[in-house]
Amino acid sequence: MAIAVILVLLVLGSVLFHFTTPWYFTEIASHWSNIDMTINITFWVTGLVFVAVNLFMAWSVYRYRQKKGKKSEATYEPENARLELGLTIFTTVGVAAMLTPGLFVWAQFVNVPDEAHEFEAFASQWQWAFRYPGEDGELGAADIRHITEENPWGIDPDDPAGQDDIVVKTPVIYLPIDEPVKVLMRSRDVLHNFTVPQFRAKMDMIPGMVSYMWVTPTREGEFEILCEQYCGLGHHIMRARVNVVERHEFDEWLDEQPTFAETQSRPRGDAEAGQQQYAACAACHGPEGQGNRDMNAPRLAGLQSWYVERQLRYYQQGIRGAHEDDEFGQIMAPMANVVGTDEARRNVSAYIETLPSDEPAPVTMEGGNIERGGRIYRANCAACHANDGRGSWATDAPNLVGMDDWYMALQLEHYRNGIRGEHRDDDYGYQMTSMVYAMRNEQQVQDVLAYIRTLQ
Ligand code: HEC
Ligand code: HEC
Ligand SMILES: [Cu+2]
Repeated sequence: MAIAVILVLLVLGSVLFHFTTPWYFTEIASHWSNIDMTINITFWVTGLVFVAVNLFMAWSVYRYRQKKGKKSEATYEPENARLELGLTIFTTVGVAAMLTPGLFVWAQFVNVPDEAHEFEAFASQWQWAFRYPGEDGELGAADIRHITEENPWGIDPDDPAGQDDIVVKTPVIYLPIDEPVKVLMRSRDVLHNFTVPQFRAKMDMIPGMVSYMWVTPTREGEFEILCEQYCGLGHHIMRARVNVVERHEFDEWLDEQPTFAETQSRPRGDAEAGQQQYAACAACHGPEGQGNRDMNAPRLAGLQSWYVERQLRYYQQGIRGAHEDDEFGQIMAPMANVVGTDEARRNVSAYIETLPSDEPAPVTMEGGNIERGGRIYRANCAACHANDGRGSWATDAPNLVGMDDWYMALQLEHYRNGIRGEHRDDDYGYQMTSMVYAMRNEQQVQDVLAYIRTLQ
């Protein structure tokens, strides 16, 4: 009897949960309402069967329960052709009802309309990069063999069709509303996946091949691009954003993005010019970029130019150092105006990269279990900052070796407290706000820093 009641409650609870749950589809923003329909049909078919089977089971348990001194009325009946025929037809109709609409929707999914424009999404652990065709309306050839720090998309430098391609390295893109678009997908390393939940469509990205899907965005707004394929440690922080806007707004945005040729002909940072600008920085960071604890200014020698460049831009744009509790960031932020142009940032960063970095920063913190720190570091930090701690442009993670321990401790605390990395445009700092939890307490932070000291 109790089991019968539990079964009925289970059915009631499941049905109630399904209709009242707050965890349901997001409001759709594409033309793929057909995909919602197929999912809803599946819900109805499996839901009805679930309810029917469980209620029948509850009824059977109740109806044929054991009664004192009475033989059960249940009989064993293994062969019942009528029942079997009925069940077979019923199941066939149910399964067909579930699968047939999917076949039609799949046919739509793989048949891209001719008028669809294109863009490319390129995935790597754990970043996104994007590409739109330039004036020739055609994407140039690309291959991971061509990937370099200046060419993270791997566009073939010798293919004329690729020169005018419009390239996007930041994880933010735009799409025009109500126009079909074909998304071409490549992966640099492992299986990834391109998903915009509100678009309802997704597709895996496979190293060595170009996969695709298409979609017509139907609602203006900003939506998150997720990787829905478990692709390693940083899988959950592999995010980008897509803004669906009016055509003219899209065109304006696209106009502002550089072409591939432009990114390749950009002058390299001029360290000599940067040296003069650095005079303004030396007062706090020291003439050799060795840092100055009394000024709370960290060591800069040893940092990669791309990282320094980005930080200076973040400080200037209020993405870093603007939080009201970021005492030291607020000191640095106005200084970034001294090198307020792309060119000035490039030059001073190039100069900082040339500063001698053999001598590590002085050790100001004691203790820490090197062995435990090493374990945490290799399992959680090495994926981006590399085993040797030197970081990589490919993961956008800076060098940590030889840097100030007090400063790193402070930054980790800031990431943890939302003082750094929380700004919505801080696309790289955001990754650290989640990774910092790999160290569960102050002690483990000390352990990791102790280990990083041994990497020198
Ligand atoms: C008034 C003192 C002062 C001056 C001048 C100054 N800085 Fe800073 N800088 C700081 C402080 C303090 C921090 C630490 C900020 C924090 O904790 O977020 C910092 C942080 C930085 C960082 C971040 C380092 C990292 O590892 O993320 C960079 C890069 C930097 N400064 C570059 C420069 C450059 C380039 C100049 C010259 C144009 C300059 N600073 C001038 C005080 C200064
Ligand atoms: C998914 C990649 C990733 C992982 C894993 C990761 N980091 Fe980072 N880390 C970054 C990126 C990217 C930045 C630079 C953020 C920015 O540009 O603002 C960064 C910045 C930092 C900084 C600030 C450096 C500076 O000069 O200001 C510290 C310290 C740091 N990471 C330590 C760690 C430690 C310790 C771990 C392991 C517990 C770790 N990171 C794991 C990507 C990662
Ligand atoms: Cu991924």
